[in-house]
Amino acid sequence: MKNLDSLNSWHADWRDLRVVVLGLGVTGFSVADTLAELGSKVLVVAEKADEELLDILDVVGVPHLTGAKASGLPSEVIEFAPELIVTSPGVKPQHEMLAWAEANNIPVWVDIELAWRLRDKTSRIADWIAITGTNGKTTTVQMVEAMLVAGGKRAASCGNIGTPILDVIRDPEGFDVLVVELSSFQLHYLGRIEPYASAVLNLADDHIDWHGSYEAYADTKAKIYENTRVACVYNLSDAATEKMVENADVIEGARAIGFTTGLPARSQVGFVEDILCDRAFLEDRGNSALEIATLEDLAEIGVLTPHLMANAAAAAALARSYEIAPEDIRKALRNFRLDSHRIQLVAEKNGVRWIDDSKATNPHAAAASLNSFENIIWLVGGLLKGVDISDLVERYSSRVKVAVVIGKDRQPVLDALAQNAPGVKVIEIQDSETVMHDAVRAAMGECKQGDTVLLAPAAASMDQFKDYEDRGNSFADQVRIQLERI
Ligand code: UMA
Repeated sequence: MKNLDSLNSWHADWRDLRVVVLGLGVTGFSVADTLAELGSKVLVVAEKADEELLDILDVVGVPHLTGAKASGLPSEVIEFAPELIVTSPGVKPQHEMLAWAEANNIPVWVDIELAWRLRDKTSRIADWIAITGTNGKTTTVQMVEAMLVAGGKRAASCGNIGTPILDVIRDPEGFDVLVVELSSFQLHYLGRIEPYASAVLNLADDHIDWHGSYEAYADTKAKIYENTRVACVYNLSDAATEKMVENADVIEGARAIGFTTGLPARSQVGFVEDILCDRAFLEDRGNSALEIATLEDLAEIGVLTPHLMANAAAAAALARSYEIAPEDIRKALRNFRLDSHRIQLVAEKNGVRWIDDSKATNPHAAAASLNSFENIIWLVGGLLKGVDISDLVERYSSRVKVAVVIGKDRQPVLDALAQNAPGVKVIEIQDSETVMHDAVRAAMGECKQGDTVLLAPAAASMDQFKDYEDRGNSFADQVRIQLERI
């Protein structure tokens, strides 16, 4: 039996450690591959798995259980007697194998914790900047990465953004900084890490079904601030994030830094009229401010929404905590481009704008785009993940002319509209292969000059599409095809 406390380095003796890797998506594969390289004895257990990944595991010599044989607690796992389980983040805590692990004192890690222990593979040991929040994570992570790179650092983004952190840890050259996007799932399973800086961008209902309650979800997000060394960045317009910083056990000397779309006070980053300013990382922060960028610079990025301003302020605060010069931050912002499906203008014809915000997979994200437009024909609905959208519907009903409801289970959305937005015309799109074609056709029948057709579903996509990208691409394709006909 190994003492896991001693396994704190890439160069420690990981040989023959018996590890069950639960799940074989991108995370599970990177974990199995890394541990196999370190000489551990790995057993992969995944209900669903890509044939291609299984083939590679066969080549590397890692045994695996898949399909029905992998469900619940397989007898092979008990016989294997794991000393450690590394789970994929998407696996729910109630999973039978995880409950068994808890009852038998078998530690359960997520890849982030393994990566923290293995971060000394090269002599260039990266600092970590960790970012979470309900919305805007990916944009902010990418902005911070761009700012660090503009400042001459070797930086990489990883984690929930799509690149498993262990892929980055194994880079032969190493990095100065890793900008790590952490989901609430990853944070749930996370043990101790010591980020250089950390941020919770905002907090709103999401993934309640996974975490069990809003409180549990919030407590999980708060873990990101623990043991932060230099700066805990929080959102001044979201009191929950400030409270998390106050309650966090940080490393002596770490500062709380607020970001805002309004006027910044001392130890904050925000906007003085149309200038993004730092009043946190300069000597005379009591009396002066450092100018970072203008709203004109930010408008280069795309539709200038409050949400974008907040992300830029948060990213600037994190980059400034790493001593990146204001002019490098400005350069990075001017050259920054948003990913697809985030409030993306896909077409404009006859005075009607067609906007793809398929990335709005929860009400909070949808609020950011509903707040940015008027006279909206709103494409809404999908997989609600246990979240109630009544408040959202009520708050923005005056901006919405017509709601086009998609999704397999449309009833909660239809009910929310009937109860909270009786003045809004509702068109229900039946579930079928042609759902997006039908939705776009319905929207086209309703829109007039000055309107915005907005795909901001406030729900996940997997009930009718492969993922949010597939949903957004289907929307853009249908808009283009159908606009050509008029
Ligand atoms: N599996 C089981 N049993 C289960 C659940 C899953 O066996 O009960 C298996 C599946 O059969 C499959 C594997 O687990 O083999 C999938 O694992 P996963 O769902 O954890 O997904 P990964 O491919 O490892 O990707 C994960 C993140 N996905 C989730 O957390 C759902 C990716 O975030 C992340 O980019 C990647 O790790 C690298 O860190 C995606 C995401 O949707 C983008 N995140 C959610 C979000 O942003 O809202 C949290």
